Amino acid sequence: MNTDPNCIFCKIVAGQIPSKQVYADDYVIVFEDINPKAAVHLLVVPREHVVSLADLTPEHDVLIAHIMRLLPKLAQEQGLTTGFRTMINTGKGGGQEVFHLHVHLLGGDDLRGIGF
Ligand code: IU
Repeated sequence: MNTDPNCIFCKIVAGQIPSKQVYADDYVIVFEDINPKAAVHLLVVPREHVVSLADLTPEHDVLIAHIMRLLPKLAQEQGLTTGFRTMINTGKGGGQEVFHLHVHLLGGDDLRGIGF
């Protein structure tokens, strides 16, 4: 599995940097964003170092399907009964700050009309 020793999310995955982890399995870890934009703000982070959405290959198809199916389960576990928002920033121009693929899961507030 590809990892990058200089990547902060790889360090979090490896347990070298602490995080408020809420879920983990063979594919991903999920932890609370350190700068939450909503009452619930989780990051779903693949264990493998993939730089961004633009770097996915067919080898990642199982991982991506796994993440998509996991997101509504996490939302349910977090009590986000009225809905939730998922977000992937890709590249500098897309607002990506950490160059290790991650999906934001946000909710717990009424996000209608709120842009991030
Ligand atoms: P972005 O999609 O790359 O812009 O999002 C990066 C997010 O990672 C951002 O919301 C940060 O608050 C969050 N984060 C974090 O939770 N823990 C960290 O150690 C770092 C960033 I660095």
